Amino acid sequence: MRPERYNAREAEQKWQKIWAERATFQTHSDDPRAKYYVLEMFPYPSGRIHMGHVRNYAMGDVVARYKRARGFNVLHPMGWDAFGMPAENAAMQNKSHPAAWTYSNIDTMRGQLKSMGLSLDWSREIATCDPSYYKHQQKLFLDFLAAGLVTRKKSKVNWDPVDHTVLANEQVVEGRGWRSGAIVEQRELTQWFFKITDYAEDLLKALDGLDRWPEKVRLMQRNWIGRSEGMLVRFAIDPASAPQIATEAGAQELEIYTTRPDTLFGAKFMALAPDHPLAAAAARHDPKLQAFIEECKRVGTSLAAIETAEKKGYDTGLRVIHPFDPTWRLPVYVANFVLMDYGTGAIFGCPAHDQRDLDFVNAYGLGVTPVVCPPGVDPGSFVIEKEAYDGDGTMINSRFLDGMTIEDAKKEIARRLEAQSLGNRPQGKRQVNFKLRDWGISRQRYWGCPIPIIHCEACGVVPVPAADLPVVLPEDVSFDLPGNPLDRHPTWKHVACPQCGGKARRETDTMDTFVDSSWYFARFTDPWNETAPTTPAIANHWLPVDQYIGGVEHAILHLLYSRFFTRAMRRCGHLALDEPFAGLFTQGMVVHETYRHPEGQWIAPAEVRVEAGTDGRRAILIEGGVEIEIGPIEKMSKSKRNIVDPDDIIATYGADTARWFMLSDSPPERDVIWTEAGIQGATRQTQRLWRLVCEIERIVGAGRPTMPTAFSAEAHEIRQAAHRALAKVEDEVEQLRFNVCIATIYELSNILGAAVGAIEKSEIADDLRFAFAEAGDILVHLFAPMMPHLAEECWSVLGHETLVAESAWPIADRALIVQSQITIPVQVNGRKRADLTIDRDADVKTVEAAALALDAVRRALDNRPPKKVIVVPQRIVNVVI
Ligand code: ANZ
Ligand code: ZN
Repeated sequence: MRPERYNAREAEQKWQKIWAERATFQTHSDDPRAKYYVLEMFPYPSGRIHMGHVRNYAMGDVVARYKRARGFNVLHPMGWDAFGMPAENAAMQNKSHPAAWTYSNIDTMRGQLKSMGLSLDWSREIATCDPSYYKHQQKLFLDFLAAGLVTRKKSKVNWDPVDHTVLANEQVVEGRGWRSGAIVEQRELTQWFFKITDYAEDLLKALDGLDRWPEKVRLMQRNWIGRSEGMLVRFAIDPASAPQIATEAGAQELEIYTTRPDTLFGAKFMALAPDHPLAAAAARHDPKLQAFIEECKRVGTSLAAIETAEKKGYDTGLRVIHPFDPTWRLPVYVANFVLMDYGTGAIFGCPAHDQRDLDFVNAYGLGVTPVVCPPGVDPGSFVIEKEAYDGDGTMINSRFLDGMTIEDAKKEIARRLEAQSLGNRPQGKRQVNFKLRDWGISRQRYWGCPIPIIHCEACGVVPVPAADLPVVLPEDVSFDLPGNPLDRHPTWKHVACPQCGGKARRETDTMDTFVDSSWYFARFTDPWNETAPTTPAIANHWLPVDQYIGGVEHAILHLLYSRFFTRAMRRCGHLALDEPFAGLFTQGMVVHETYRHPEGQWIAPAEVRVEAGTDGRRAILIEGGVEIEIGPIEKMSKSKRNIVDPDDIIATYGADTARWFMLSDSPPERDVIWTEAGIQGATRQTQRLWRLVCEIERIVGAGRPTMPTAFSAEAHEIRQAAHRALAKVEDEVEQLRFNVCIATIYELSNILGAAVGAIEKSEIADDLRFAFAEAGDILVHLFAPMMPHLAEECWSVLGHETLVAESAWPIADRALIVQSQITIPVQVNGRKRADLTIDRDADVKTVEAAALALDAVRRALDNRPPKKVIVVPQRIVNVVI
C-alpha cells in the first residue's frame, strides 16, 4: 500500500540526493543541443534567505526545468554578491572578520537554497569576494584603463566626518550620515570613474531593441540616461553691474544651457549653482552670499534634496544683457535648485513655463510674462499665477517669434543665435545633453575588490602588472577605528613601483560592489578559466542570458552598469555582444500583514494567532493572550517584523508546497500576500495531487497499454483534457504566467479526479487505461517544474524508472484538442477507408458531402453515384456502392 499522505520531508531529501549524485543539473558547454541561459539575480549573503529569494528562485527554476524538459541545454548557475558594507558593519559589531562572516553566511544560505530543490549547476558557484573571481575583475579594470574607459578625476562626495568615509546619496538622511548621524560634508576627492557616458547614446538607442524587457524598466533607463536637445547660450555680463566681481572672475559672459530657447522673451532672471565659479567670486565680496552658499551645500546637492527643498536664491548684484535686446538687463541669482554638474551650472529662468522658476519668482517678486499661449485661449486674457504652463501652443509677447509654433520658434532662435556673435564667437550653439554621469567606483572601504593601481612619486599612476594579479586584500585588519582599514594597515600599501622600483604606495580604495555584479553572468559561462575573465568562444555561445529574473529595484543601476560592462568587455575582446540580457522579468514582492502590540512594538507572525471572530478577524498574542492590532499589508521587513522564515516554512510544509504557493497566488509581476490560509490551501493541493496520481496508478495497473487505434468517448475526453492542459501550460510558461499554469493544472486534476471517481467496473478497457496513463504522465510533467520532488515521487509511482527531471516534455497533440472538431471513420461497403475530421455539430448533409469528397471514397466510387450513404452523427459514415 502507498502511504495515504505524501511525506515531503523524506521525499525532498531523497530526490535532492539523487539529483546531486547523478549531477542532473550540471551543464556542459560543448553539449550540441540548443542553449538556454536562465539566471536569477544572485543574492547578497546577508545571513539567511528570505521569502523574496524563495519567490525569485522558484520562478527561475520553473523556467530552467521547463526548458530542460523541452530539450535545451540549460545553464542555470548560482553565486554570491559577497562584497559590501554589512560585512564590515558586522565586523565592527561582533569583532569578526568580514571574510569569516561572509563565508559562514554563504554556507548557511547555500544549504537553504539546496533545501528548495533548485535545479542549479552548483559546480559553477562563484563568490565575488573570492580572489579567484576578483582577480579577473582587476584585469578587466586594467583592460578598461588601457582602452581609455577609465579616468581619474576630482569629484564631490558626501563625506561622513565621524565614520571617515564617503557615503552614497542614499546613505545621507536629512543631511546626516545614516550610521553615525554626523552632519555630512561635501568634499572633493580624486576618484576613479568608468566612462559610461561614452556609451550614453548607444545605451539609450539600444533600449528600443530590448523587446523582452518590461516597458517600465526601459522607461526608467531612458529617463536616467536623460538625453535632451537644447542650446548653450552666452549672455554678456553688464560690466557696470558689479565691476569688482566681473574683473576678478575674469568673466565677461555667463553661459547657460536651456532646452527651451523659444521662451527667451519670457526670461525674468538668471540663476547660478551655489558652487558655480561666478557665485564664488561674488561671495568674496559679500559675506551674506557666502553664508547662503554654505547653507545650500549643507542641504546637499543630491537630486532628491534639491527637489524637496524650498526654492531659495540670493541676488549677486550682477546683471546680464538679453541676447536680443541690449537695453534689457536680467538679475543674476545664486539658487539652491541649480546643479553644478548639469549643463553649465547656470540657467535663465522663465517662470511662465517652468514650475520651479515660477515658485522662485513668486517668492522674490520678479514678475511673469507668458510667451506660449495654449490653443484656443485668448492671449489677451492668458495669465499665469500658481501653475506654470509647459504644454504646446503659439508664441506671444516674443517679438519676431509671435505667432510661431514652439518648434519653429526654437529653430528661429537657434538660427539667430548661431548667426549672432558675442566676443567673436557665435552667441549660441545647439547641444545634446545627457543626465547620465560617469560611474564613480572608488570606495574608501576594506571589503571590496582592490583597485589594481600603484601611486609612485616619480612615475605617477602605475597599473599593477597583470602578472602580479590578484592584488589580494590583507587579512590582518582591524575595525576598531573608523575609516578604511586598508589605509591604516602597517605594511600592505607600501610597495615598490613596478616601473622604477622606487618607493610607492598602493591605491587603498576598493571598487563599488556594483562592479562585481556587472559581469558575473559572463563569468558563469566558464568559471574555471584561471587565466582570463572569460573564454570568449564559450561566453559568446552562452550569452546573452535568455531569461533574467530579479527585483525591479535594480531597474536602473545594476542593469545599466551590466549593459555598459558588456560593451566595454566587448571592446577589450572578452566577448562579442552588446546586450547581456535578452529577456528580463521583474517579479513582485512578498508582502504580509503587520501586527502591532497596543504598546507600540511590532510582533512577528509566528507569535500571533489570528482568529475569525463574528466582527471580522482578530489577532491574539499567543503568549499572554492579549489582543493586538492587525496593521496594513506590507513588504516583509525586519523593521516591521512581518517576516516568515523560509526554513520554518520548508520544515513544516516542504519546499514544493512553498514554491507552489508562491507561484500560484498572483501574477508573478505583482506582489504576493503570504497568508497562513494560503500555504495550508497549497498543502491540501499537494496531497490531492499525490492521491490522484496514486489512484491513476491503480487504474492503469502494471504493464502500460500501447496506443489503441480507437478511443471511447470517456477516454477521448480524458486525452483531450490532458493535451489541452499541456498546450495551455506550454503557452503560459513561455510568458512566465505561472499562476495561470497552476490554475490550468488544477483544472486538469479536477477533470481527472472526476473521471477516476466515475469508474465502476473492475475490468477497465485498454483505451481508458491508456488515456489515464497518458494523462497521469502529462499531469506529473506539468507540475514538475513547480513541485519537482513530488513530481519525482509520482513519476516513480506511475512505474517509470527514469527521473522526470531527465525526461523529455510530452508532445501536445494540438489537433486532438480542437474541441469543435471531431474525427469519425468513413467506411465503404462496411470497410474503413478513411478518417473524416469535421465540425462536431455539422449536419447530416454536410457530413455526407465531406465524406464523398474524400480521396479514398472518390477512388472507390470511380465516378459512379453511391447507392446509399448512412451517416450516424459524430460516430460513423458508411457509403454503400
Ligand atoms: C529655460 C527654460 C524655460 C527651461 C522653460 C525650461 C523651461 P532637461 O530637459 O532635464 O535637460 N536647467 C539647465 N541646467 C540646469 C542645471 N544645471 N540645474 C537645474 N536646472 C537646469 O532640462 C533642461 C532645463 O532645465 C533647461 O531649460 C533649464 O531650464 C534647466 F520654460 O531653460 B530651461
Ligand atoms: Zn615609479
